[in-house]
Amino acid sequence: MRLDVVTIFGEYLQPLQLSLIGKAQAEGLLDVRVHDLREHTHDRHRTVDAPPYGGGAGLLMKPEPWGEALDAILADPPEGADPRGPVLVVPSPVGEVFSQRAAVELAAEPWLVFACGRYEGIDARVVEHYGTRIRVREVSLGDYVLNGGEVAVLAITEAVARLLPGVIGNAASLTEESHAPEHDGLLEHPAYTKPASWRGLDVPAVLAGGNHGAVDRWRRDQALRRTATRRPDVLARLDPARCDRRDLAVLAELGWTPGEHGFQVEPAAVADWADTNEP
Ligand code: 6GU
Repeated sequence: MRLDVVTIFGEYLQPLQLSLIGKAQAEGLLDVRVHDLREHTHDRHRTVDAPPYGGGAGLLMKPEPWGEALDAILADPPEGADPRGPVLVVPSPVGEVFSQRAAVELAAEPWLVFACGRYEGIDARVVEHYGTRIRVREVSLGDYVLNGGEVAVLAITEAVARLLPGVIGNAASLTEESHAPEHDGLLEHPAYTKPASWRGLDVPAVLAGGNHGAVDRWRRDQALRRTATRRPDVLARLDPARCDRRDLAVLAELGWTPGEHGFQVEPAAVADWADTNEP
């Protein structure tokens, strides 16, 4: 997979040389190219920013350096590129919220281009223009504001690259984790290792009992409970058709009942969640 990243802070992408992503690059599974936006300016000050039309706080990124930088990247496709070109990923707090599903979709692409905005973002015509030429996705990490797209690129790249064949040694790890479709998108159950007792806390006996069916059932119960209490938004999307009678009993105890498309909860359980999650 080829990844092109355009930024004014190339040093920010240094962590991509480390750990599994660094190793994937060394092994040729991943080809990451970082480009300096300022190489596509033509004034003495290498200006990339300007104040917004209509007024307001802060500065925007001018469109011309972006046009030049992205055109140069598009003119140099990797072998095996999709005829539609790359997906242009634009990290932005106004984008779709990034998810495991989006990571899976992006991991199926041979070529991704990331445009890292700084300041108050990039002139809106850049996304508008490239949206007529290639596929563009504006992607947000969540409902908070970062100073620029670089940290988002690190997060998205890590989520995507670990899905590529050969990047993670034990492929089963990919299906036994939170948000995995194999576990209906539920949060993962708690996990324990040695010692069996630590600071007065014992590993749940069922996990050392050698009954694999009982272990699986306990883990499923825990995943359902955790998801219901921590992420009611995720639980609400759980498909009742994927639930057995024991699942339904566990959820009923927490106030959740199956509906037409997902699950519904007693208002009291939602109030509990809002108390602990809203400022
Ligand atoms: Cl992707 N970019 C910026 N600047 N802020 C964000 C974000 C992205 N996701 C959440 N906040």
